[in-house]
Amino acid sequence: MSLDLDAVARIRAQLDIARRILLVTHVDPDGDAIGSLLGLGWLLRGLGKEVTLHCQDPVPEHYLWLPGSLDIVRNSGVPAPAQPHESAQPGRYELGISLDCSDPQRMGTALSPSLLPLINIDHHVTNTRFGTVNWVEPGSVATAQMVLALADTSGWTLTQPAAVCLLTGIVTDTRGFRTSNVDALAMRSALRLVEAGAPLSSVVRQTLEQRPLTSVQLWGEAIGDLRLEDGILWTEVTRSLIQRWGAPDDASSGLINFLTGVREAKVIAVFTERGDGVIDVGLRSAPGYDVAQVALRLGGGGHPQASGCTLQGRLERVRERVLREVRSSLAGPYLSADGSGINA
Ligand SMILES: [Mn+2]
Repeated sequence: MSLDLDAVARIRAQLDIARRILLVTHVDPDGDAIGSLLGLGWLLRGLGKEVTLHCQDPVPEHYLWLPGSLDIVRNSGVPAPAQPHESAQPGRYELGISLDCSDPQRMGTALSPSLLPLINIDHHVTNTRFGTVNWVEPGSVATAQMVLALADTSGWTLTQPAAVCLLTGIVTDTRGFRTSNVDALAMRSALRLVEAGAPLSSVVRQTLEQRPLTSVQLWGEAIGDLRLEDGILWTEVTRSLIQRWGAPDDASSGLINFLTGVREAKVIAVFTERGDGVIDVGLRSAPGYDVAQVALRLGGGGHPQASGCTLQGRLERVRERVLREVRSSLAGPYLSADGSGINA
C-alpha cells in the first residue's frame, strides 16, 4: 500500500479544526467496521476530541467484548437523508467520518453527507468517493490498517484499547491473515498492534473461531443443500431455517467463509432471506476470480475476493439473476492468480 499522503494531509487539516466529530460505520457491521470505528474513536479521544460513534445496526455479540463497544449509538441525532434538513441541529457535530463504507447508503440512516464535511476512509475498490475528503486504499487489507497508518504518520499515541480494536479489523477482514491480499505491510501492522498490547490469539479465537451452536446447526442444513454448477458453489439460508435454529444474523457470513475452502469452487454464493422480501447475497471467489464487479453490477460492492449485495424479490428470482451474472463474469477475462492484473 503506497499511502495517499495528500488525502492523509487533508484529513489531518480537517481534524485540526474540528472538535465534535461523528464517526459512522456500515450497516450489518463486520469486524473491520466495528474495529476501525472503535479504534479511531479511541485515537481521537486521545487527542481531546469529543466523538460520537454510530452504527445503525446492533454490534454483533462476538464484538461486544471490544473496549468501547457499548458506547456505540444507533441514532446519531442527525436527520437521515429522508428527513427534512431544516430540522438538523447545526453545530452538533463539526465533522463526520465514515469508515469501511463503500457508498453513502452503507451508512444507513446515520447522516446525510450534505449536512457535514465528511471524511470517507475506506479500502473497497468499489468506493464511490462520496465524501468531502476521500481516502480510499484498495491495496489495504482493512480500513483498520488505514486508521493505524493515519495514527502512525500523524504521531498519535497508540493505546492498548485502540490496538485491540484495530487488530480485530485486520484479523477479521483477512480471515486470520489468510486472504490473498495479505502482504508484508499487513504483517508489520499486526506486529505493531501486538507490540502495543493487542492479544492476537484472543482476537482470533473470539472473532473467527467461536460461534454459537445454533449457527453450526444452521450451517449443517445449508451445507446439505449445497449445489455446484459450472464452478459456482451456492446454497440458501431461508427465513424458516433462521427461525428454526434461532441463529444470529451473521451466521451466513461464517458459513460463506467456511465454504471458500471448497477446492472445486471458483465462486461461492450464499443467499440469505431477510424479512420483507430482502435477500442478502454473499459472494466469495478463489484467487484469480473477481466478484467485486459482479456485486457492483447488482448494486452492491466489495473486494475482488469477497463482496456482496442486497436485492429485493423472491429468493428463486434473485438467485437466478445473481447466478446469471456470475456465469457471465466467469466467461469473461479473469484476474491473474495474485489478483494484480487481467489475463485475457
Ligand atoms: Mn473492511
